[in-house]
Amino acid sequence: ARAQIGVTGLAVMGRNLARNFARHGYTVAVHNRSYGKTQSLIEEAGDEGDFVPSESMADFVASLERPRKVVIMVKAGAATDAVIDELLPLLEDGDIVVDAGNAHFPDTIRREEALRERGLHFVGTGVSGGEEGALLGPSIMPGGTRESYESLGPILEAISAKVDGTPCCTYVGPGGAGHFVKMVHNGIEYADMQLIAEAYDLLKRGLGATAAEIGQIFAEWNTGDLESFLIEITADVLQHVDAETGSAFVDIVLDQAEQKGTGRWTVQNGLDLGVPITGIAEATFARALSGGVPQREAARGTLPAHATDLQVTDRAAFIEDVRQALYASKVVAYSQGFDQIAAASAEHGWDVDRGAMARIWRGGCIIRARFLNRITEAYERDQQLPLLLADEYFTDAVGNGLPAWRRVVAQAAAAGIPAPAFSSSLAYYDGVRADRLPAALIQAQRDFFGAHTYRRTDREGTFHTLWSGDRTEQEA
Ligand code: NBP
Repeated sequence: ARAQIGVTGLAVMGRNLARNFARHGYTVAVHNRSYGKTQSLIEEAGDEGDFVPSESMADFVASLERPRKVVIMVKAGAATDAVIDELLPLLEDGDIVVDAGNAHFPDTIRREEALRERGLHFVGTGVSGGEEGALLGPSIMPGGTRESYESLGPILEAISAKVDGTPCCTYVGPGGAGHFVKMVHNGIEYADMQLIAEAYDLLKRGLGATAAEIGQIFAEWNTGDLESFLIEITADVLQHVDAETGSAFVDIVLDQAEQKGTGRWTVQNGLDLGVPITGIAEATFARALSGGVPQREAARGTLPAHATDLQVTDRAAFIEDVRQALYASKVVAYSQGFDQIAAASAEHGWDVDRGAMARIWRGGCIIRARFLNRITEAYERDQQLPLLLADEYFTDAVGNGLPAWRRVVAQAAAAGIPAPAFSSSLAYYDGVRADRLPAALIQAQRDFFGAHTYRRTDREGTFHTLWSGDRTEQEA
C-alpha cells in the first residue's frame, strides 16, 4: 500500500482530478468500472506523476495507505450507491470515502449516516469548475466530519484553485453541508446567467446593437465591479462568429435553455425552507418558459403587446443604467442565496460560515467574481448578518444604483421586454425594506375564510374574528 489518495470513476471529471492530485506530487490510486478508461489515463497522462492503476476494486483499495482516502467521481445517483456498496466490505475503521460528484444533499445525509454507523467517514464534497477546473484547480466544498478534514483537507486544499495564495477549499460543515452549498452555488449560477441574459436583451433591443458590439460592452464591464468569469465568457461568446454562416454565433443558437436539475433542487429547497430565493426561481422558470414550445407557439403573434419601443437617446447613459441594474439585481440574488445557506445551516445544525463560502468561490468555480471579496468582508464585519443587503457596503452599492435600476425595470415593462430576474429582484428589494406590507390583508382574509387567526399590531396574543357571527373579536 503506497498511494496517498485514490480516485474511482475516471470519466472526464475523475480523470482530471486524478491528474491534478498526481501533478501535486501525490501518489494516486486509480480505478474505473471498465478498465479501458484506467488504461487510457495511464497511457495518455501516466508521465504526469505517480499513478497506481488497478483493474479490480479490491486491488485499488489494497493499494491505498491507511486511513484510506477514496474519491468517488461517478455519475450521481444510483452509480454512487453501487460504488459505495462495492467499497464497503473492503474498507476498515477510520477510512474516508469522498463523494465528489454532484449528489443531491439529502442523498449525502443518508450516505453519511450509513457510513458513520460502519465506522467510516463520508465526505460529500461539492466540486465546481467543470472539466478544466478539475485539472487546473477547482473550488472544493467538503462536508462530513471535522476529523476527516484534518487528513483530507490539506490534500484537497493543495489541488484547489488559489486566489491571492488562499485555497478555494475549506471545511463546510457536517453531513450534507458540502453538497448543499454546492447546490446553492449552482442556483446562484442560474440567477447570474439569467441576469446577464436580460442585460444582453435590453442592450440589444435598446441600442439596436450587434452581438459583437454588446460583447465589447461586456468586456468593458469586466474591468469594474462586475468582473467575473461569467461576464468574461459572455463577452467572448457574443463576439464569436459562426464559421458556417458568418452570423453572430449567439444568433444561430436555438433559444431554448436546458437544465440538469441543480437549479430546480435549489428552488425546491427554497420552498421547503420558506426562503424567498426569487432570483434563482425566476432564472429556473425563465429556462422552463423558453423550453415551453407549445405555449410559445400558441402565444407568438397572438398575444397583443401594447408596448412602445424602447427610445434610447443617450446611449452611454442607457448602458450605464443597465450595468447598475445588473449589479444591484446580482447582489439581491446572492443575498437570497446566502439566506438560504443560513436557513439550512440552522435547520441541520451545520454552522456554515457564509463568509468562508464566498471566499472559496472566488476562484475555480463558475461564479468566481471580484465582488465575492465584498461578501466575505461583510460577513467578517458581522458573522450573524441577517441580510447581506443590510451590510453597509451593499446598502450603498445597491442604493447608488437604485434610480438606474428603477428606470431599467420601468422601461422594460413599457417596452414589453421580459426582465423577470431584474424586476423580481427589485420587487424583493422594495418588499424586504417596506415599512408595512399588504401581508396584513392576507392574514385578515385567511382569518375570514379559514379561521386561521391573526396577531395585532397593538397588543400581544392571537385573535379570531367571528366573521359569520356578530364580527366580534375573540382571543384564540
Ligand atoms: P459521468 O457523470 O458521465 O459518469 C461516468 C462515470 O461513472 C464513469 O466512470 C462510469 O464508469 C461511472 N459509472 C456509471 Br455511469 N455507473 C456506474 C456504476 N454502476 N458503477 C460504477 N461506475 C459507474 O462522469 P463525469 O462527467 O466525469 O462526472 C462525474 C461526476 O462529476 C458526476 O457526479 C457529475 O455530476 C459531476 N460533474 C461535475 C462537474 C462540475 O463542474 N463540477 C462537471 C461535470 C460533472 P464506466 O466508465 O465503466 O462507464
